[in-house]
Amino acid sequence: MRHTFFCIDGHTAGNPVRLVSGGAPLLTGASMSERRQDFLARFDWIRTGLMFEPRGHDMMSGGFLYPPTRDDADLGILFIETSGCLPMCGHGTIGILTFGLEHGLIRPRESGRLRVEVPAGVIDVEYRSEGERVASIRLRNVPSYLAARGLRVQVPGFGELAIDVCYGGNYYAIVEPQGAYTSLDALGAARIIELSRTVRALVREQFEPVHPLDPSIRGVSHVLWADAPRGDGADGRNAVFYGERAIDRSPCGTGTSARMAQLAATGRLRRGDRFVHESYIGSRFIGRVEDETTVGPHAAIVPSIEGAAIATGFSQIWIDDADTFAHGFVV
Ligand code: PYC
Repeated sequence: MRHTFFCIDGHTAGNPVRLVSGGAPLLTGASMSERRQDFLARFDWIRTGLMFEPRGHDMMSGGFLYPPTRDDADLGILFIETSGCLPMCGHGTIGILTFGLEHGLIRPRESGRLRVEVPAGVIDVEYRSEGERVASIRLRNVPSYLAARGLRVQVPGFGELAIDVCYGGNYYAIVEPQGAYTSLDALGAARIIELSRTVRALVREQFEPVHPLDPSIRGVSHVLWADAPRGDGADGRNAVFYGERAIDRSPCGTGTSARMAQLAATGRLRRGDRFVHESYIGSRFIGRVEDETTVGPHAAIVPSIEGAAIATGFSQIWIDDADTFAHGFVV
């Protein structure tokens, strides 16, 4: 049997976004979080087939549009990526909404505004159009917080690192410059990937964060290496590692949210502050601390992220059951 998926491909700040506009499976569940569980249980082969080689690659990321499960939302998004089925994805949201609006797949109740249900919660979005194009998207992300401070890990061949774990829609192990880690450029991409796998495994041995309001969101999935900015007008730079060998080409929306939560929790950002974050390739998101709140017992912030995406083309992709690599592969 051949399964057909219609996709709009593009990128947000350099990182790929594949909006699967046709072929989404019917899911059960009373919320997008429950639908995510259903997708993982029954349809994860669609994710691996569309994200991994030979139809995707290490950085591939995307999602499906769904009707929302609640009356106060305009639509729902389910994210898929090489790293899994994320509770939230910032660059993915910017790309999916841009392509969906530009191609008439999303019809907002109020022009310039959307309320979007994602597995991690509900986010408010403002967008700016220029003619037929969506020029920028600003999303108010889910409440983000510092979950653990100063975990110490011994990285073989590198030395000790002190790591904070923060939530921004996914849980991040955040490494600030210290010890043998002087800068992103001194390490380089290949070494960052190699070290990130070890750091993530060591952090997972010590600590498993669980979201106080949704226990299905748990565990450190990403590693964010923080650095000083390279360009004028930015406040920070990062390399975000995900999956098994990806460095986010965008500044990473949930990573930027997690980083802002860390900076706020340690007195380095305040409500109303802007935080311009540069990616490994120099693209940018504008972050802002919109508000302060709590998540269970944790003090938290409500961050916003602003960025832009561009479509690069349509694709029609087949997953053929007769293909040895129907469900993708990882080398
Ligand atoms: O932008 O949130 C993000 C993201 C997560 C993984 C890759 N990008």
